[in-house]
Amino acid sequence: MASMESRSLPRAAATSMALAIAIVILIYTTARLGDAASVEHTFMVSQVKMTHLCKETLATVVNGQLPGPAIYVTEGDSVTVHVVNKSPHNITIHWHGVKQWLNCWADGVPMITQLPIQPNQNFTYRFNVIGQEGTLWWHAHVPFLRASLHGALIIRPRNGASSYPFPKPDREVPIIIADYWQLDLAQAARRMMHGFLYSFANASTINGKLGDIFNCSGVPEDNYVLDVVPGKTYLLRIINAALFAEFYLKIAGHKFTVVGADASYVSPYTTDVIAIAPGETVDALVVADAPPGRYYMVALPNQAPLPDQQTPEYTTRGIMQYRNSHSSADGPARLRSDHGVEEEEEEEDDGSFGDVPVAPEMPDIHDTFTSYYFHSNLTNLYKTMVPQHVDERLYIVLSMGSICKHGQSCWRGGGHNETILIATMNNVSFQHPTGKTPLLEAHYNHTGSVDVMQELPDRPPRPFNFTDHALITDGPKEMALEPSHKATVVRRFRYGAVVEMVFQSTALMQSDSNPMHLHGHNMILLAQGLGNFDAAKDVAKYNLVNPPVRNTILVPNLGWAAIRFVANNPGVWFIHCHFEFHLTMGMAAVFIVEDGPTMDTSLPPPPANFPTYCGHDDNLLSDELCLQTKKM
Ligand SMILES: *[C@@H]1O[C@H](CO)[C@@H](O)[C@H](O)[C@H]1NC(C)=O
Ligand SMILES: *[C@@H]1O[C@H](CO)[C@@H](O)[C@H](O)[C@H]1NC(C)=O
Ligand SMILES: *[C@@H]1O[C@H](CO)[C@@H](O)[C@H](O)[C@H]1NC(C)=O
Ligand SMILES: *[C@@H]1O[C@H](CO)[C@@H](O)[C@H](O)[C@H]1NC(C)=O
Ligand SMILES: *[C@@H]1O[C@H](CO)[C@@H](O)[C@H](O)[C@H]1NC(C)=O
Ligand SMILES: *[C@@H]1O[C@H](CO)[C@@H](O)[C@H](O)[C@H]1NC(C)=O
Ligand SMILES: *[C@@H]1O[C@H](CO)[C@@H](O)[C@H](O)[C@H]1NC(C)=O
Ligand SMILES: *[C@@H]1O[C@H](CO)[C@@H](O)[C@H](O)[C@H]1NC(C)=O
Ligand SMILES: CC(=O)N[C@H]1CO[C@H](CO)[C@@H](O)[C@@H]1O
Ligand SMILES: [Cu+2]
Repeated sequence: MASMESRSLPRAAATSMALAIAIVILIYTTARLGDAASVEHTFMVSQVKMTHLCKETLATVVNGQLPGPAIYVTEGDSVTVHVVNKSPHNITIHWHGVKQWLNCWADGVPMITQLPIQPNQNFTYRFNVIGQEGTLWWHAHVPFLRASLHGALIIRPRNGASSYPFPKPDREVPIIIADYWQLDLAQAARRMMHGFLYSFANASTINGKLGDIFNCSGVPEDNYVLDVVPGKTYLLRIINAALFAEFYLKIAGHKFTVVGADASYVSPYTTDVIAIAPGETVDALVVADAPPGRYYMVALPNQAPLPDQQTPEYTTRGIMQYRNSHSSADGPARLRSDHGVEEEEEEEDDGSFGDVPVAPEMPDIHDTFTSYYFHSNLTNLYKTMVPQHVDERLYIVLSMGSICKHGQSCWRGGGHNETILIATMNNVSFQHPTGKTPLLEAHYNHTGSVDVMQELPDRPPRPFNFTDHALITDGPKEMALEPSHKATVVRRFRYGAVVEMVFQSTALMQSDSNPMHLHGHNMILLAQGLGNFDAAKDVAKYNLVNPPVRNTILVPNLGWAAIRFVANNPGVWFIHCHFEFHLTMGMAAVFIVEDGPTMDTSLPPPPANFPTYCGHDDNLLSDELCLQTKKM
């Protein structure tokens, strides 16, 4: 029996949470223009104490909640979020998947689009949500802190739930898969950036609950419980907010019908397992059509097969529970496993199993094909507008590499202590800008270093057999390919350019998949495959009819993915892997989209009160004084 008492927050934290919720101002007013409304939130970022696994931890959260508050909007609405930073960390908030059309200023990437919001500072984000419906999310865009600073951003159709292109659900439920950390996240990020080995989470969560696989001195942690009514349909809005792992999600005895991904509708796809990588979202319908009972909802992290280094990752589970089926006495006999009718017969009279929820049979932890097939099976619900003429072609190789701690030369085989492991795109590891002027501001003003930055190579400088299994482990082949370097690389695109990009995962020191996320634009996923991309035969596989439209493309383990996007949103946009350790180690770059010929194809000036850098790099004003002089 799970304990009935909530142990997730101690009393003090719970009180501060209640206070925090009370100060969330949610104004929902109908504006004069059309049906568009304005949605306003205040995000109070602070540290609260949380107790799990017998240990009290300070977690940095929004409004005392983990996950943070969900933002509900109707397509066409404008959103205002006042961020009040009462935490000791520099932060920004990124609105993951929101196109931010002509509004790069609100994209929320520190030193790329804005100065970080420092402790005791405020910042207001304003943006419109136009032409997108479904599930997106928001998260902090500073290393590791998004583990506890995230929440759903749900966009409903302007004409109401009856205009969904699928049967109207009876209820909509965000399902956020994440991980729970006891280590100080900012410290864990610093350790990784300085080349110390990985830090790991302590548990996985569904909607903030660790679930009964975890315990404190034998007392199980609370499960997330989804109460359902027989016959009703539930729209699960699933988000993977975890730092490190792709998850398989199953509910015993039930099937999903996937209807959306990354706030874009897909052709209904029925499956008993959902594969979701960090940064991705999946909308799926579940009908409560099983014999009334209790069913585990299990999220299992997968990882690349051996000989890859295996990282500690955790399965978590919640419960889908039919109303009035809490006790075993009145419920009909239920399945103990969802994979065979025979077992139902065997155990049908065994009432003693009544309180144990049915568990689904999960894929193997090293099974990466289930994810590959899941992602390959999604197509756009509508005919996709695929631009046929391509202006620019990029071939981006996603890899690992190393640099030497003390300059000169070094080799990893010599004890690993002289090298820093980095992650690369075309053999460059992104050096996050450290100057005082964010790149967007420098780009807008035509000042500073952004105009002279190193260019991201369009293709790997020295091609090799990217998916050669021999590269996974140390050896002469691997060591010859390992040396790399760091730079703040940018790639410029003319306004309106049609860009085709092939992402290639590699076997160098790992065989991970890579969820690649592009800010400010959606990508059309033309095709994906295993092994090395071969234009001569793979271009023929492109789906030019109904390919899915994503903001995050999961590039398969030891495989590739081909995409197109139209560079029609002027600004400075981050592109990066959404595995936090790859991002922190530099698997990232900056895309600069130039202004078009007219006002409405050009990036407008920064919004009023946008904090800008107030002088030259030798300016001695403190940041505080600087901001006061500017007076927000
Ligand atoms: C926070 O941001 C300010 C301004 O960019 C910077 O000077 C400071 O070093 C940052 N602090 C941390 C802990 O990164
Ligand atoms: C930040 O916002 C809070 C709450 O709205 C307000 O009390 C505080 O004065 C603001 N601080 C600054 C520096 O503007
Ligand atoms: C949490 O994880 C850290 C890092 O892996 C580890 O040092 C610590 O012992 C873990 N705590 C528990 C309660 O397992
Ligand atoms: C769709 O998934 C099934 C297995 O579930 C697989 O056999 C099939 O090849 C997949 N389709 C594509 C296009 O990958
Ligand atoms: C690095 O490792 C080598 C071999 O294990 C050892 O001899 C050397 O002292 C180490 N260097 C440092 C700086 O720790
Ligand atoms: C590349 O490596 C793969 C996997 O090890 C191997 O099957 C393939 O033959 C290699 N290709 C070439 C051109 O050497
Ligand atoms: C990667 O870059 C490093 C440093 O610039 C260079 O020495 C190395 O040859 C490059 N490797 C490949 C595979 O391109
Ligand atoms: C960029 O332009 C804005 C507005 O003119 C100005 O306030 C700011 O100081 C400029 N920034 C730099 C780095 O020149
Ligand atoms: C954190 C904690 O108390 N974990 C315990 C969960 O239960 C197992 C088995 O009963 C113990 O070994 C763990 O210490
Ligand atoms: Cu990656």
